[in-house]
Amino acid sequence: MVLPLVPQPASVTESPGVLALTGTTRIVVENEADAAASVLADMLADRTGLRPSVVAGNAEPGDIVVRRTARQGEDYTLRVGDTVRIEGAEAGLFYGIQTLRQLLVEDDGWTVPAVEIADAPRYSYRGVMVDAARTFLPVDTVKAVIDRASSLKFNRLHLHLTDDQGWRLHIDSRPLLTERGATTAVFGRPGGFYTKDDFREIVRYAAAHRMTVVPEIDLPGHTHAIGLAYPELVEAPVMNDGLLAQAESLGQDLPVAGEPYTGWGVGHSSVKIRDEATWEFVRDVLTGVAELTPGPYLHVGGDECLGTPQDEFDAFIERVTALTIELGKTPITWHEAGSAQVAEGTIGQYWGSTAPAGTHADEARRFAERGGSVIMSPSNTAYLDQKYDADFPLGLAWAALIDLETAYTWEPEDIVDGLPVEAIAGVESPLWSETIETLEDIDQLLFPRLAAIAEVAWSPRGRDWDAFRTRVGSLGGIWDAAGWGGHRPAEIDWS
Ligand code: TNX
Repeated sequence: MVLPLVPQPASVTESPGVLALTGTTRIVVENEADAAASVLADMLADRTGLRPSVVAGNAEPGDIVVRRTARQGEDYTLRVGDTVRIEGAEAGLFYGIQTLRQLLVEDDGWTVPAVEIADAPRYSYRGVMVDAARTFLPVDTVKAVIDRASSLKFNRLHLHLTDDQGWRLHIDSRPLLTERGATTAVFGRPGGFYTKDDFREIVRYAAAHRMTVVPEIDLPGHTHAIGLAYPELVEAPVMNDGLLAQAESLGQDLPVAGEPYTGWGVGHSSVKIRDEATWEFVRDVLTGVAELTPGPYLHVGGDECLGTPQDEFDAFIERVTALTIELGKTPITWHEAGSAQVAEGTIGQYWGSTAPAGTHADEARRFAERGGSVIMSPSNTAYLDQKYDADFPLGLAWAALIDLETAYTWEPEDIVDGLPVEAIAGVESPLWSETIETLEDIDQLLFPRLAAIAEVAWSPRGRDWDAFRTRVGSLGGIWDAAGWGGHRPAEIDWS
């Protein structure tokens, strides 16, 4: 039998036999693993309906033991013999529990196959991005994404909080941003924003699922919504030939200064880069976001400034990345910002193709040259907002049609020539929200591709598509039971 594990653990040794979980199964806590014990109890109740008691003391056959180890890290071991035994630091225990969830088999009662797993992630940065700007995503929807992503061992939640279509985070020192800049969304959908308490609640829920929130304030472009609140800080919408052609091909209205933008064109907006009032604003906003964010990262955008002169763009990037460091955070930018002298240690997020075009590879390498690293989000394999096939009702298709095999079959180290392996921080899958309105829509684009990306980010190099298609097929039942719908492409046997 192939164990239905995704992402595939680093080492799996199967033995004959199974362990039955019953009404008398207990959770035995060793060495202050109480937090993990309660995650485990909830997982078991949710998946099996069993409610084991949580006890300290000596384990007996049939028990599930969680033991916290002294060392830190995301690695764990899981042994199933006459007990189930999960060992790791807090993060490792969480991942061991996610693995156990996939091992549970319902067959008269619940059983777990005998196995020894020793597991650790390939990359320390394993991210999912959601775009709350184009379509506002309520807190509960964001939590639902956290449930799904953390079950596949993702550990970063990148929130795209601002864009031309709306500003989604309240900032005390700049209250008009959400008062005036959050009322609508793309295609005239309802607006919305996160209060500071909403944001704190997302951070708390994410942390409980071992995910670090990475807030993004997209600058200096993608800033039309700022102009609804503080018109003096933004340039008039840029309309060069390329942008006019874009608007025409999308069949959309042009952006108008001071009016909400409800199209999905990109690249026409910018803050006034040389104006000191802009820098007071940027400092206020980033200070506010940094104060709300316990995690080490602050994403400051830098993508698609299609009307901004290169020297101005570069000057902006140098200053904004330096400011982010001054505020105590590690800056992350989209890879275009690698044209500039980014501050030392800045992380670049590569969204070009797996075959880099133009200057993209140079820009990505710049982050490593400056002592930083790169997150791989190739748009033709890792973008969750692209269609599976031409007929798929949701999603865009500008980067590629991304079926499950395409989402799976790529190698982060083989994209940017000359980028040192140790400069690859990890992998992230962005979900832009132009075409999604509901959690059901999100699930359609996430499942099953999120499982493919999880494995790219977690499992050792040298993955095998045929083995993955068998394993992922047996997860459909778990997703269905959790109420996580999604797409079930016909090339997989969803047994
Ligand atoms: C490109 S890729 C974007 C987003 C859009 C997305 C739609 C990148 C850094 N920016 O602004 O939402 O395409 O697929």
